[in-house]
Amino acid sequence: METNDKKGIRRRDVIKGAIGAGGIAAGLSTASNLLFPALAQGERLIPFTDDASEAFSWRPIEPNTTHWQDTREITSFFTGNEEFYLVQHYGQPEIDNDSYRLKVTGMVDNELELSLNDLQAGDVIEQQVGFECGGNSQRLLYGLIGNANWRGTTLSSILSRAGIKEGAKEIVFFAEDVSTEEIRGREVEKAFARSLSIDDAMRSENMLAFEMNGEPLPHYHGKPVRLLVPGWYGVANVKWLKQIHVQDTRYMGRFMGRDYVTLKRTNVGGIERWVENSVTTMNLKSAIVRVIESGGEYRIQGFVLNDGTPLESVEVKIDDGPWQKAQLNPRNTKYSWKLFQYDWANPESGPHTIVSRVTDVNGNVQPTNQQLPEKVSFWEDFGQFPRQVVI
Ligand SMILES: Nc1nc2c(c(=O)[nH]1)N[C@H]1C(S)=C(S)[C@@H](COP(=O)(O)O)O[C@H]1N2
Ligand SMILES: [Mo]
Repeated sequence: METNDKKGIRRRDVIKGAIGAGGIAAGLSTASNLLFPALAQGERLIPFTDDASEAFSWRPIEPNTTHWQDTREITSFFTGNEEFYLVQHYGQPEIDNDSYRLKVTGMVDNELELSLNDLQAGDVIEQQVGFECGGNSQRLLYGLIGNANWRGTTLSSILSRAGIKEGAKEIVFFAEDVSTEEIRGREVEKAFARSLSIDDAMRSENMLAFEMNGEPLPHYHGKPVRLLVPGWYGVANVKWLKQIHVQDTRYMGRFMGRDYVTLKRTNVGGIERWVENSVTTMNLKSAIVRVIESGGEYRIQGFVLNDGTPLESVEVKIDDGPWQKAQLNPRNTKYSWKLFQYDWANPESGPHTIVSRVTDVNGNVQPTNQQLPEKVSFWEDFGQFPRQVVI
């Protein structure tokens, strides 16, 4: 038996179960079927008739390109390594496993240089983590998304081994991929990098992942090692990780200070202001991804992503009807995506608008698009996503 602790972390000494379990095909009448199965015989995908679906296009997976999922086609709890969305701003560098060394530098008692073997011999955990790009959008049917089972060493164990010096404030994660950036007319070479405060970095769930769904990390997902910050938007999960640097000043690189920066109008202590924030923890979001029919029975399925706060409910609304509770998949864990479904009894034939919303135990409710703060940037698109279908 595999067991998860409260955080959904599976320790190495626990017997490993099968991962990436595919769906078990079963008819809609099987009430216990809470997985997202591949369509079983006789099941039919009801096409969405909204503009978003009509405008949607999917691109084949090609080297160095961004790739997203067709969320209507999600068929398993874990996303295959090939299907899992891809974003990289500076291409996909190849790193040789044998000569790979992760450097830990700066305000530490012991600077470290760790091989892949060193990392694999450390404090290893397995964890289910789903995430999305901070730039995910309804235009892509929220396809910049994925959920996987990751294996790696805890970041806190590496930082403890290095020993963080008094006065240190921030930890910068530099990657191998580099690009030239023009800043004020000057071309400079810069590596992809993100940073975390010491407190954020020391969370026990942060990991340096070297396996994804039971396979060595594929090169396009950051081989050999990437940072994973569960509950945060994808941009925090630095791929092709080369150096961890501890410093006493804030790191203001492109992906902290200029890109992945949300500019919104919000209330700051009673005063309306336009303010920027770096994209960090995932906002509470749900979305319907598909409607299926079998033998005249209809089922609505969707996903939730958030920062790991337990959920109170996911609800579905049909046309002007009341919000009705959806069922959450019992396989969901703290940082996985959370799949849900709603059995739609006796829908009337004709066009319908269907929408979902999620509420967490702290009382946060997923807003409508109209309730979202006014934004200039497109980052952090988490409003309710109404969909249209014709029954
Ligand atoms: N080294 C590096 N890491 C990176 C990026 C990058 O461009 N370079 N992109 C980030 C962004 S914006 C996202 S959304 C995630 C995507 O991870 P994935 O491609 O494995 O899904 O990687 C993050 N890590
Ligand atoms: Mo991203």
